[in-house]
Amino acid sequence: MGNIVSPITGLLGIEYPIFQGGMAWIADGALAAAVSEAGGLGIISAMNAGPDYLREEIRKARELTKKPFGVNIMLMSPYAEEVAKVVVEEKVSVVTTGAGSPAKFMESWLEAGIKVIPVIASVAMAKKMEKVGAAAVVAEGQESGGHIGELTTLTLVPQVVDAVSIPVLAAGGIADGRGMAASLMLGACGVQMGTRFLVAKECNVHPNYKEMVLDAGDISTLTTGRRFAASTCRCLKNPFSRNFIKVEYAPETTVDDVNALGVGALRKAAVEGDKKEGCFMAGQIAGLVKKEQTAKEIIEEVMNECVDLLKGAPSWVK
Ligand code: TUI
Repeated sequence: MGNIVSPITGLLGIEYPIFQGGMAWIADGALAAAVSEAGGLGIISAMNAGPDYLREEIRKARELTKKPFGVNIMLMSPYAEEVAKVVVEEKVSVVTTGAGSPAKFMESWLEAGIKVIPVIASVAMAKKMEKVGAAAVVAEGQESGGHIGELTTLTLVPQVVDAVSIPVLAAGGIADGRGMAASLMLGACGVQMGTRFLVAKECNVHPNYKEMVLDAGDISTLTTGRRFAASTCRCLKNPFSRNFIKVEYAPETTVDDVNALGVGALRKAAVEGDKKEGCFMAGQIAGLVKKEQTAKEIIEEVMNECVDLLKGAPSWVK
């Protein structure tokens, strides 16, 4: 299989510059191990669970692979402090973070030799993360599923690449070799994919969630939470998300009402497969994701497509 030259592979001890997004309620030890075993960087989501859950998933992953994998810490989690300690105790080699600034944890993580790769959605945050010792950043555009920022991947990635000297990976709207090749042209040295790995055979999410993603088209997602700019979230259109929008924009609705609406809905989607009341977070590229494959098949297909495209580059210039 072809490969590309990237500073991130040597830095993390992985084969291919492809990360699997740390999807809350979805990315467990089994999925992370499968992606890492296939040569990418698998990532376990600490989500909003306590330290025992994370410790167990790390140990499960270690039984399945000897290769490096990461843990994603969602900074809005009520257990962020506790899981921040678990990654040190368990000697996890890579930590990615989302939905906030990990600055207060950096000292202890760096001291433990952890490579910290924050997921960011703005140039300002990328610069701040470089300053506090991040090994790289994932620049995530608003095409992504879940909690998102303002900018698109096409606009965010090159601006972040110009603003920092550490490696930048692109995320948001990438699900095949074309997206990966385009990301490299923007200056990224690798990619993170969530939605494509959500339908991996090794992903334990409820089958209804996979079905929703596989059936999605180009305009199947919407964003909630924009009215109060509290927490914008991209998810698939269904009765839950359509009702969310209706309630969100009702004149009498407050920010607290909006925050209460989403509680437990991702769990309902990922664990129960509740197509009506679940919140099915997914990226805008869901329409391109049409088959369930193993993590190895996904990585091989994306890498081969990407390398073939890049090899064809001379035919584009006169
Ligand atoms: O974190 C994500 N995506 C997520 S987290 C998540 S769990 C969740 N569930 C319900 C409601 C909210 C979240 C589902 N999807 N992506 C990485 C990401 N980070 N996107 C945007 C950001 C971000 C936003 C603000 C990073 C930093 C930031 O900084 C704000 C600050 O502290 O200045």
